[in-house]
Amino acid sequence: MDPLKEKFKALADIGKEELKSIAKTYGEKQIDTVNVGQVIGGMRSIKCMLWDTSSLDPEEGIRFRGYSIPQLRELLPKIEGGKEPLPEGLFWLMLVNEIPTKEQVDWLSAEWESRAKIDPSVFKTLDSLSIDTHPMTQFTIGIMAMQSDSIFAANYDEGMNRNDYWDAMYEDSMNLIAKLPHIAAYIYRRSFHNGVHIPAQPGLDWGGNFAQMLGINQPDFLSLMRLYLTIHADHEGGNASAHTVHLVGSTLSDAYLSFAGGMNSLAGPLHGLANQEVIKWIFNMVESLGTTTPTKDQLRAYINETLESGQVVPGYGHAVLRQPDPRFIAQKIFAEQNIKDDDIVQIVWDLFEVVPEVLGALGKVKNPWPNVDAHSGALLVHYGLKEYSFYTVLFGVSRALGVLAQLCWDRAYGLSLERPKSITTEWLKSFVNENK
Ligand code: CMX
Repeated sequence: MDPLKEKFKALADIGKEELKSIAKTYGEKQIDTVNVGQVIGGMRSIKCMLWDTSSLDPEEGIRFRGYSIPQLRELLPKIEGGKEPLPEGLFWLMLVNEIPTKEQVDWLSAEWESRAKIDPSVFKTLDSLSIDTHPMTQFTIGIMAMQSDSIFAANYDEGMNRNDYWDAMYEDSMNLIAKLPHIAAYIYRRSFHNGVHIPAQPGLDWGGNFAQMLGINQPDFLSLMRLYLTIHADHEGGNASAHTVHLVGSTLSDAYLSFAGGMNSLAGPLHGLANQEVIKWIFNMVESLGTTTPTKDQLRAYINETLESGQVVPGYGHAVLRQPDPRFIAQKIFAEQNIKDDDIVQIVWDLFEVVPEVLGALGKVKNPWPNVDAHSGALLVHYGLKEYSFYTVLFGVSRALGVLAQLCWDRAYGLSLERPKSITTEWLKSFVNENK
């Protein structure tokens, strides 16, 4: 058994017993109530799912197994002389609740490298798609094309014991994470670089290799990619992509099916696709104003135009957060340290000053502050990754780390099939009539 799996197994055995005992003793104890507004309003904030890999505080933002982003930037292992954490370290932390050593992270980089071989039929499937198929659609299809490799599905077919689900899920998750940057880079190069592909560089870390397979081999871009893949990895379980992975997985669908489901959720403009929408919106603004250095008054007018045309300001607002997103701040710090004279970056910073004031004045937006998607595009454009329809794929590669680590826990805990209760509008109308 590999060292990470061994640690996971030891923790999972304890965790499963603890959870069983909690369910037995406190199964009837009430945690939360649900009101009519929450039923109509997208189930906001109902505490009804387990998620261990990270938790989200409205004021403070994300913590991964208790660690904030600034702490992770300091504590997670880096490449020799590097400034940004290796995402491998975050996966280790999320899976087994400990900050790994550099040796452990090096082991994981090598392990993922050894698991990254992809059957040629997967690339053939991708090549059969029209070249203008959205990269997120290609990504989901690529993941689905690899599903025939699922160890979980094959073992289930042969009558796997339920006590072994965690093991097969671990194997699938490790294999899928290993392969994702290769699939993603393949999609990028086929869509935007005439199908001229760049092979993996043996011995390079997971994030660094992804960057160089995209074709941008500058040390600062590799560094950005490591940071990017770390900060997008998880955002507790209630967000649409994480929840979808968890929901699909609860039917005992394997990691490929579950993760592909989550990626279809991430591809929506109110969620992960907002990262492409932000830069598209900024590019349109620059074009319509005829300048890359707009004044704050020009920005204000453009924001109002967007709102008046019935659209949201992309990259702003959040269902949980009530402060600027620490993932936005982490990217801002990276930009301040590396590319502070970039015009598009300056627009992002000026928007940070102007948008909250405009959204706040509407009186209905609960969080007028920027989220993770408000900054990422400006950084990517600076290093030459301008094809913004690809951005959500980058988000997806990172999101795999959190949702698949949690999926291993879901199967180790033996969590049940998800099955909330729906009500009809007729039921709701009689309920409110009776409770007037
Ligand atoms: N621009 C304009 N209006 C906004 C807004 C924004 N950025 N954010 C919220 N609002 C509006 C909502 O549309 C809603 O209006 P109605 O009552 O007229 O329908 C009102 O303000 C209240 O919404 P809320 O409770 O503050 O926010 P929600 O929890 O409903 O929605 C979110 C959260 C993210 C979907 C929303 O803020 C939004 O649409 N933001 C822009 C898209 C975006 O950046 N998404 C990425 C989120 C991060 C991620 O998942 O990657």
